[in-house]
Amino acid sequence: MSSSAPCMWMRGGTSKGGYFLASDLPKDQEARDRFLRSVMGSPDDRQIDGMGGADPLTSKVAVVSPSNRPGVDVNYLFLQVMVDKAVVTDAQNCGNILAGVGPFAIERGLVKPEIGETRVSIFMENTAQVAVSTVQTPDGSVSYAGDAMIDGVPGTSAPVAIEFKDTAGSSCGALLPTGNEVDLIEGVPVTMIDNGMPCVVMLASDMGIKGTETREELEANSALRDKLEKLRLACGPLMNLGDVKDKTVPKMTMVSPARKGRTISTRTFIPHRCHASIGVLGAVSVATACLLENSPAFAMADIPDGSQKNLAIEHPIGQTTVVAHIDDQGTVASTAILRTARKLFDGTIFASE
Ligand code: NQM
Repeated sequence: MSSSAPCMWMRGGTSKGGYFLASDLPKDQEARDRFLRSVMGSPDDRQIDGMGGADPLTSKVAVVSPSNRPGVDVNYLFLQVMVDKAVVTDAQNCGNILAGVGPFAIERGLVKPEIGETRVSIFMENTAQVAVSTVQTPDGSVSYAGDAMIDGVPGTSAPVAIEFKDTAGSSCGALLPTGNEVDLIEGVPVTMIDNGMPCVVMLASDMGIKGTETREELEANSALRDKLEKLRLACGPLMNLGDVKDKTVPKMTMVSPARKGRTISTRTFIPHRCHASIGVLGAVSVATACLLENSPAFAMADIPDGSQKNLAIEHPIGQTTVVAHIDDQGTVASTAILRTARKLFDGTIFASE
């Protein structure tokens, strides 16, 4: 096993993690996962012996390689290193860590920067889909400084705009894996949906909460957590995800009316910790559920008119706007989201053996 590797640590959106070139990691998957667990300090609640931040949102890895797919610049494999379990999983994608992939690919020389902006086309290996990221390269190198703000990150940074197409059924094979906009599971009406991230969407009131609680309050509610996990384990196989006991999908989103005049309010478990905000593709999937007339989300949502809809998804620390383009059939044809990213460290990272 290699005991060290070149690595860049980056904030991508509201997440943080290690960015590696695939060629710098062990080829053998078991050796790679052992290396990454050691780098993060998992399994350990505090990740004290590694770089992980003792939170699923800061225990993430991007593996990037040049792509030989037509029209695609790089491949991106997302790996979630579980904090408290010896598990590294590729069963989900991550749109926040994706925000750092374009800048990283340019920094590592995989993509030649333009003067001004550089578009990076990224094949997301976890879901076999393509995203296009626009990176600020004013003088032909990546600039992280700018005046874009995203809720959940203090200050401002250069914008990284990300466009998604054809994300429906990314992991479940269909936007609505059960074929229904609503199903009754464990007595709770839910929408099982996958527009880039498998999510189960339900009313906060059906789960016995108001939907305005903080992350800490929700994590302290063990009755809620038990109910959510029971529901999640029942939904997993129905969503074509198999047994999801050791998987980080589906995500569990409880919705209630928007409090700040936006589209809808959310609280999301990912799946065992409550998200500090909401994931990127999670937000895209929940925004899509808001447009389905039979979804519990539809009744709660305030939907703007027009074929381009700015759907502002409220979460515990602000909002995330999903720009959805609706086609003539009324389905979501493409989405876009604004993120930012920051290079934090570039060097050599060491595993413990
Ligand atoms: O949904 C957390 C995050 C994510 C995922 C999670 C994400 C997405 O905020 O695209 O970004 O849901 O585990 O980084």
